[in-house]
Amino acid sequence: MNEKIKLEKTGSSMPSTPDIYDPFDSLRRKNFSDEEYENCFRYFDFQKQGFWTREDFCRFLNALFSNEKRKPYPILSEQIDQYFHETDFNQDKKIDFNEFLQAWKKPIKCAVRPVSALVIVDVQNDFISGSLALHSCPANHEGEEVVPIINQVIRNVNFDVIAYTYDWHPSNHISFYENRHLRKISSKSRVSAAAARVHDKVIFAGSSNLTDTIEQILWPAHCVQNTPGADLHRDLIRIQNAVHVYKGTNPELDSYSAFWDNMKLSKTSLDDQLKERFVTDVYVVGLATDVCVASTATHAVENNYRTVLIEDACRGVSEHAIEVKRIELNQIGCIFVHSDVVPAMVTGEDRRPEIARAIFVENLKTIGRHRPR
Ligand code: VGL
Ligand code: ZN
Repeated sequence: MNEKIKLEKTGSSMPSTPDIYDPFDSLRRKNFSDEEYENCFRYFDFQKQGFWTREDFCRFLNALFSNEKRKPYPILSEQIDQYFHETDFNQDKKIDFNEFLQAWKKPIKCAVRPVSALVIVDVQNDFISGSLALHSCPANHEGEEVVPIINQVIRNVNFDVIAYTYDWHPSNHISFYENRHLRKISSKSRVSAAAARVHDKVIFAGSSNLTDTIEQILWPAHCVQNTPGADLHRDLIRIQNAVHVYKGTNPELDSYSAFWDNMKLSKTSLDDQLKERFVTDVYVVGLATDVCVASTATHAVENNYRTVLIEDACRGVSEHAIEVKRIELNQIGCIFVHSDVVPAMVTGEDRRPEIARAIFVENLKTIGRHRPR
């Protein structure tokens, strides 16, 4: 993206200085020095009193959470009150520099200079043209359509890290409909192995010492390790030095998420590899929206990444389940966006309020300033 993008004057929310500039851009250029944080604090201290009023604080939030044209994103006034209350450690109804620095140093840095990873979930032949092709699932989505969109995102956006995930099952895997007779069904299961149909949920009696019972949706055998069905789609761009994550490798456990198996008994290497590379933001794309993509996004939020699902770069199993997952994910702070807006988000010019909240709270917890209401 062009760094010298022309900034439009915003309407009412900014002080009426002749030229609108992004106060956070200078912080970024000076590498987030404490001196630049001070300049930023002074910029919003409208009456030069050495502290911020609620009004000053409101201008700060509007400038921080704005798009590449510096148009503020709407924030509910209760949300502003809550942020003000949480930032005002000593409850004197003013925000001083120290309160600002402690509460906002990290969230500002993440918003203005995020370190972004693209996580490409399971863009494998079996979900596109093979045994679990999405076009034969209830939503009748065409999995192949994500390939050119993901390729365009890879070409247009300067991600710091790209990760490919693979559903990578042994042939005796618990999730395969064909294997339903290999394990004992629990008496709690509503469906017997004999009566079960593809996509039904059954409950297996815990076969090993792992768990008592295991809930499992039965899928047609798919993505068997080292078979053509488990290969990435042939047209998907392969990036060198990418991270590759294989999941669902334990025959007794399914793993929708690229971070954890479905029982949260074992982690993949994804979180460690992202943390090693200082990733703050995770963008998820791929197949299937309501299964592996949603599950990966949920765990990305749980692992404290600011998380974005690129909606047009995903296809799913069931329209209803996609809607349910959207609501659940929005509630925990993951947003759904179109791929068009991703370039400006990754440069830190388009800064969304929804994905910033969890990091702010997490920071308060680590500095011992979190007061649950
Ligand atoms: C998936 C069903 C079974 C997915 C994986 O990648 O979404 N769906 N295994
Ligand atoms: Zn699978």
